[in-house]
Amino acid sequence: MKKWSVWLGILIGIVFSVTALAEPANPSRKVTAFTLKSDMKGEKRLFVGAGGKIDGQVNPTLFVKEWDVVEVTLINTDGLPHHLALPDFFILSSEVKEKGEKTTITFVPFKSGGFVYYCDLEGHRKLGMEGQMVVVRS
Ligand SMILES: [Cu+2]
Repeated sequence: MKKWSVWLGILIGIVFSVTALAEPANPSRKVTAFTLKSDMKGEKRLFVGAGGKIDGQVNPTLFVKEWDVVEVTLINTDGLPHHLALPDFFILSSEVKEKGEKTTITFVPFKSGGFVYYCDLEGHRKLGMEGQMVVVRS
């Protein structure tokens, strides 16, 4: 075996063990999931909660815990293009352009407080398509 391949093997070993240490098992971490549907009312553009406690709520406030895994699914139900932006956590979903299209964002809220989520396409935010995510300290 050549010398460089031994060193490469050692390097790979170090990288693997460091990665393993950096990710401690955390069985208590929960996944909090929400579903939002896009909707409109006259000129208004809205998110409407689907399922769970937010069912039927317009631009529902999404309560989550700091460091839990958060999943938000956006379903297009009006045929207009939408996405989901949550800039405080550097999140921008892919666009859902047609009826029935879905997109899901998954992230870990790393700070507590109240943060805005919205759709920034075609002026939808100004037309009412925004809500709050409240991250509660765990
Ligand atoms: Cu939109």
